[in-house]
Amino acid sequence: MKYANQGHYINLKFKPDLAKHLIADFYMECPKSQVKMCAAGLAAESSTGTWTPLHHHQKSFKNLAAIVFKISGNNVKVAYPLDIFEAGSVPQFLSDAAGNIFGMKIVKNLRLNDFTIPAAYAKTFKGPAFGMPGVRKIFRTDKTGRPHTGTIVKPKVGLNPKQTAEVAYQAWAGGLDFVKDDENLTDQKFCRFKDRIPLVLDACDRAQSETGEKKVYAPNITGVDMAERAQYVKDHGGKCIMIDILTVGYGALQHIRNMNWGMFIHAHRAMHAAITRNSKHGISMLALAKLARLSGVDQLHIGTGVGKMQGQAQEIKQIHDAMNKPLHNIKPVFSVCSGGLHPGMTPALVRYYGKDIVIQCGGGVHGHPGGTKVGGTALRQAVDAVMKKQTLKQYAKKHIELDTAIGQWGVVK
Ligand code: CAP
Ligand code: MG
Repeated sequence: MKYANQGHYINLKFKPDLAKHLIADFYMECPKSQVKMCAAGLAAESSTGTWTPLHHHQKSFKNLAAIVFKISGNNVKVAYPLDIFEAGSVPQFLSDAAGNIFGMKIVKNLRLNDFTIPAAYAKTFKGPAFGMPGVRKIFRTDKTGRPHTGTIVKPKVGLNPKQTAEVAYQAWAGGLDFVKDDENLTDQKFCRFKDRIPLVLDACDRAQSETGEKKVYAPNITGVDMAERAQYVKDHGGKCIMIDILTVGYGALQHIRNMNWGMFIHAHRAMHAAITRNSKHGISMLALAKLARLSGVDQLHIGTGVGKMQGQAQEIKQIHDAMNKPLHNIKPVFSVCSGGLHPGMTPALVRYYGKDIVIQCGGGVHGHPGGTKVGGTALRQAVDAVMKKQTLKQYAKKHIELDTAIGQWGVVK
């Protein structure tokens, strides 16, 4: 099969204007003899082309063609004229630059690895309302710059609202900053959203006044009535909402962000690996994370490099950097490291990604032999040790909670 007007969609001498074109980097595998045709098909299918010539209105859409301007081995670079995109819409961007193309029969594998976005297009997105600096201000950690500590109430599902509030309280009382629902806890019959939220927010207030530290709860509003759930959290004094951004989709995420709730958004990435895990096909986590930043999440799970989930430290660092480096008008996102973590991993996480991270341990807090409160203390002590430039083993000599944690799980170098 040959895409019509191939020449419109490939020009290896073309020099894109970085102010006027979005540049996408693809990995593509196809029959060797058909690389140019497939690359042109990729640009055609994601812009103005189809499989057969059209005979109407040629002039009006000519300037909207995406153009392949570089092919190097399996790597293909495509420039998209900005007028092809709807302002501020991640769903439209994906339907365009990451839509039909993954199903093209002739292309064996295709992966959107990365993209760069001009200021004119970035400005059409809201980005995070708070961003990393805004979230630090809420927790009053902007001066110390220490990593934030958090937990996920465990077990993932099964506790009733009262039990959830009690476990959350213990974690905050132990010294943690942040407690969140798990990705698969929303509004099931054993733990109704409307019953859980007031109880956990009360526990949060109690821990806050007892410890004198700022504490935040992230209720998972993922579902089909997220605006109503966000309103409910707001009405009960919540400061944060959590969304499983990939299961609900970017349109739903942007809808909630654009309503300006005055609560920061914690983004869980459940299901991302169905899209990101194959290194030859799909969309990279880096690209998904950049879209989450444009959409306006304030905190995003980026992986750990040391925990239970797939993803090497080098790749996670690249995502972390993309969440923090200047991006036109868009604020930085607070990276969340989560998944199989325990206090003994804190020095390695800080060495890899620096201090602007949220260290979130579920099992690594609640599974502490002393229970949730002691587990929370151990994680906070691990952060204190790093801030005081002491090794965990040194610090643990005078901090029994940390000592027990590293006795249980060890220290990761
Ligand atoms: C972590 C977690 C998170 C994962 C998701 C879980 O619990 O609550 O959802 O971190 O992975 O359910 O596994 P544990 P990622 O601390 O007990 O492992 O952040 O990579 O998306
Ligand atoms: Mg989870």
